[in-house]
This record gives sequence, structure tokens and C-alpha cells, in this order.
Amino acid sequence: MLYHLLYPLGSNSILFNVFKYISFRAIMATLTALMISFLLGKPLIDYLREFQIGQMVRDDGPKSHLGKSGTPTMGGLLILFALTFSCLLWARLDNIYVWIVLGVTVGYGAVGFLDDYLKVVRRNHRGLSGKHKLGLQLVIGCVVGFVLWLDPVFKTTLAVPFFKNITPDLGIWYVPFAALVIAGASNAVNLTDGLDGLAIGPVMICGATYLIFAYISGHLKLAQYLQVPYVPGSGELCVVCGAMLGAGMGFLWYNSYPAEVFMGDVGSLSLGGLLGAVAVVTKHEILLAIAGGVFVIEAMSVILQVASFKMTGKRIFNMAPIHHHFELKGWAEPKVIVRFWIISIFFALIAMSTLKLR
Ligand code: 57M
Repeated sequence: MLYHLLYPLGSNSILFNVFKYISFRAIMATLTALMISFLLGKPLIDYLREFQIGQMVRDDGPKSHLGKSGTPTMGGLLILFALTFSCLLWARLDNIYVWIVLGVTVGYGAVGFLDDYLKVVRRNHRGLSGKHKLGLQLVIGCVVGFVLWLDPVFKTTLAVPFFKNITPDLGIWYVPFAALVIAGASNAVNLTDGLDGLAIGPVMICGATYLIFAYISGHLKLAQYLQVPYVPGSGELCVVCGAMLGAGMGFLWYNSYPAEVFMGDVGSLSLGGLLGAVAVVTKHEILLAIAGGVFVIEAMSVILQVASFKMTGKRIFNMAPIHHHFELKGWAEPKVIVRFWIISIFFALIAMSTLKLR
């Protein structure tokens, strides 16, 4: 909004010209969201405690988690508010991609909120059924895919990492493909959110990676030089990624071990949806499987564990998702968390290296 209010004043005073620059607005969006989530974190936690909106911890998990029972959850509301407010303040509101990514983030956040509300407030431990949750996610994802398919500027070709000359055009099939990327990312982040700070760390690392990808995709000369798809206007997603980074850092201040608050499905589903939507708009969809490698490993550990148990009655891991496997091996929770952050940075660097290795 500030861009529309202040940049036109640039003709009177050169000072306001700075609002033209995506880099300036991305940094300011990060700082704004960080301040909001940091300052509102404590009051929100006090509110959640007062109204006993606390996590019910299942007794079939690691015994070390039983002490976490009652920890305030739905802290994702803090992330969503800080992120959305900061975006509306610093992003260009005439950019369709900003609204697409914000729409997915808030839409997936609403699905997660409903699940949390049923579980925590209505004490219905099943919450929203997996079928309904996934159904709503796929509907939102298909709407995004359809809007992009209709967009004359947006190409439905796929960029394949390492192979610049392989660009299959999915045509109308891009609609379900986009939905699967967004819903898949959302559910993978949701599964990962099982230790203090374990999800928000890699989400921010992935978000920083896609801030760079968005800047390149929206910059004609850089996109041509690096031979990646040029998506005019996608550079504005740097502001959205910046806002997410700021909101995530403020949340991590309270979610770091030992956590004073959990993000809840309202946070994990929305942040995963945001990453998926940014990956789709910037046309680095497949690269998300590399940049978000930790989320892929977590989700694959569950798929393999369930498949193995169903087929052979035996487990591959002590417990899935894989972060519990290491907990049961005796790794302290902070050690699991920081080591997963390090692996996440490794995957982000590999993903960025593909920009040159093509
Ligand atoms: C999302 N939710 C955490 C918190 C967070 C199919 C199966 C793999 C599903 C999976 C599952 O239930 N996933 C749901 C993971 C939960 O965290 C809450 O959920 C929100 C995220 N959606 O924000 O509100 C617990 O995670 C811990 N936690 C922290 N710190 C945090 O910052 O310590 C979360 C955030 C919290 C807290 O204890 O209660 C979760 O783990 O449920 N199921 C599982 O992950 C279970 N695995 C399992 O059943 N494995 C089986 C089969 C099915 C693969 C096996 O290995 O044989 C594990 N989770 C639980 N108990 N709770 C193990 C059993």
C-alpha cells in the first residue's frame, strides 16, 4: 500500500523513489513482520494460556513429548497476521501474484485453523478429517492453477533442474499439477512440525531461497542470463517471502526449544502452502523438492514406514516421521532440530547451485 501512496511523491522529493525498489520493500517487509510477531508473541501466548488453547499430546509418541501437553498452540495465527499485515503494507497491491500467494496462505491457514479449532477448542481429537483437509487444499490449489492457466503471461511449461532444454508444456494439466505441488508442500511441512522449531527453521531457509528465485524470475536480464523462465511481476514475491521470513523469525523467538508455543495446523498448512504457491508462480516447482529436501525426507519416511508396516508388519524407522526416529535413538531434541536445519541449508545451497549447473 505504501508503494501506491508514496512512490508517486517521488517527483517532488527523490526520497520517495526508494519505494520503487523491490529490495527496499522486501527488507522493510521483513523488519515489519519481525517486529509485529516479536512484540505480539508474548501477549498471544498469554491469551492462549488464559483460554487454555493448549496442545493435547498423544500418548503413543515419544515419552519426552508428554511434558509438552498444554503448550499453547495455534501460534500460526501470529505468523499469519504479521505476514499478511506486512505484505499489505509493503507489497504492490496491483500485482496478481501477491494476491495468489496471499490467497493460498490465508486459505490454507483457514483449513488449518478449522482443524486446530476442532481438536483443541472442541476437544475433538480427530479434528478435520484427512479427506476433508486434503480436499479443501486441492480445491484451493486447482483455483490457483486455473487462474495461472488463464494468465496470458504465465507459461504452463515445466523447468527441469539441471536440464535447461527440457521444458514440457503441461497445458491444462498444469492445473492439477500446481494443486499437487501446493498441497504436497503444505502437508509435508505439517508432518515436519513435530519438534520445537523443526518446521519454521527449514521453512525460513526455503523461503529465503525462493526470495532469491523470485527476484531472478522477475528480472528479465537475470532470467535470460541464467536461462530460467522469466515471469514478469513475480519479483514482487520477494516482499511476500521477506514478510514470511520476518514473521517466522519472530515466531521462532518463542517456538525455539523449549517451545512456549506451537504453530498449529493454522501455521504449518499455511506456510507450506505459501512455499508451494511461490514455487509455482516463480516456475521453480520441481526445485522445491530439492530446496525443501527436509520436508521431502520427512514425508517419505512416513510413506515408507506405513507401506512397510502394511506389507511386512515391520517398521523401517523406530517411529515416523524421521525426527522421532532420531529422538528414539537417543538424540536430544535440540540436536535433532539443529542438525535438520543444517541439512535444510545444504539442500537450499544445492537448489541454488542448479541456477548455474544447467
Ligand atoms: C502433524 N503434529 C505433531 C502442533 C504443531 C500418518 C502420521 C504420520 C500422521 C502424523 C501426525 O499426526 N502428524 C500431524 C504433526 C504435533 O504437533 C502439533 O501439530 C501441529 C503441526 N501440524 O504445530 O500443534 C506434536 O508435535 C510436537 N511438537 C513439538 N514442538 C513443536 O514446535 O514438540 C510440535 C511442534 C505436538 C508436540 O508433541 O503434540 C505430531 O507429532 O502429532 N503422526 C505422527 O507424526 C505420529 N507418528 C506415527 O504415528 N507414526 C507411525 C505411523 C503412522 C507412521 C509409526 O511410526 O509407526 C507421531 N506423532 C505423535 N504421536 N503425536 C508419533 C506418535
